[in-house]
Amino acid sequence: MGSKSDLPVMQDAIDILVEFGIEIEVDIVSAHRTPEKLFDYGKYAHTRGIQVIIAGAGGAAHLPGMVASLSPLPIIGVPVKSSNSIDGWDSVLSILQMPGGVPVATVALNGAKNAGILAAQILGSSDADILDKIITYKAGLKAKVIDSANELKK
Ligand code: RP5
Repeated sequence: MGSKSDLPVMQDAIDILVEFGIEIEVDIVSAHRTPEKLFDYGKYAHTRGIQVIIAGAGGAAHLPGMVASLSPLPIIGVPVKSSNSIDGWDSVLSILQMPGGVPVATVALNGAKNAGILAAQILGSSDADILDKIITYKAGLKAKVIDSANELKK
């Protein structure tokens, strides 16, 4: 994430990945305040065994796009609605509108939970244990909806 102030939002991604039992690394890398760290992170993450990067930032949110420009890994972008944001549109548009050839899979504003789930799904496409956990998770979602519908009928 771009700042410690993003943590309350990004915690949702951490929590769901921990729930899935996926090993994670959490770090603060600012595109504007620590550009050298950003370069090293993006350039070398794949050489350290990292397989997917979730990058969350707010405002002029250049972190996800710049990491995508440096890394061969799949990058998931989380637009964070920071305190000085223009209703979050600044974050959304700066992460969403990437040029051809440099994709960032952008989730909803503050959508860190979905970023975590998507990261797990990417890993699950080549890991049967993770895939099983996703299948179980989705079955849980379905059961909750069915239970709520049944509750209404009582
Ligand atoms: C971005 O600026 C960060 O990702 C954060 O969302 C926003 C504000 O950062 P702070 O001023 O709170 O550190 O780079």
